[in-house]
Amino acid sequence: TTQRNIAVERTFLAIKPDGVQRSLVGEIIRRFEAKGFTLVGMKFMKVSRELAEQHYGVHRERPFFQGLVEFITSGPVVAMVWEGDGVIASARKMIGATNPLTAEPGTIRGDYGVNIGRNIIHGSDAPETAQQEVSLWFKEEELASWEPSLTPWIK
Ligand code: RTP
Ligand code: MG
Repeated sequence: TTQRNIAVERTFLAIKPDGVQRSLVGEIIRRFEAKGFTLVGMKFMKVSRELAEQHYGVHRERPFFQGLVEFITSGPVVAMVWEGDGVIASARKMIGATNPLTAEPGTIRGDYGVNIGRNIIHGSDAPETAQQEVSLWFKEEELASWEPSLTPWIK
């Protein structure tokens, strides 16, 4: 059998308000499922100003910070935790460069976006931020680790 559970990671992904408005929720979840990652937590929610400011706290001094917080709190998002070997870096690759105009075709931002301030999806950028963001957005009891069933119960 192939080796599993080697350095299994978790990352935090959020479909931003523009991704929801653009009806890309299903398409985005489809990509991560099809890739082989495992969904372990998900909620559809309006983001409070406090949560948005904490989440993007590293950008507090940047000129785009207020606009970024306004945008993230402007409508519902889909907050998710995904699990899998190497999921943090791989999800960033699947998401693409910050500016959708330079993001490669085949990435989510490259395929669906044109505006750096409306780039559809967030993904944690490193193991430390992934851990911080997962615990900022989710309680432990909201996460459900699971393994593929060995019994063919669907048939
Ligand atoms: P994210 O955190 O949302 O996943 O995006 P990212 O890592 O690719 O980019 P980051 O540098 O963390 O920036 C956070 C968000 O701020 C907006 N931004 N605007 N020059 C600008 O106007 C500018 N630079 C960044 C983007 O929406 C970016 O996703
Ligand atoms: Mg970032």
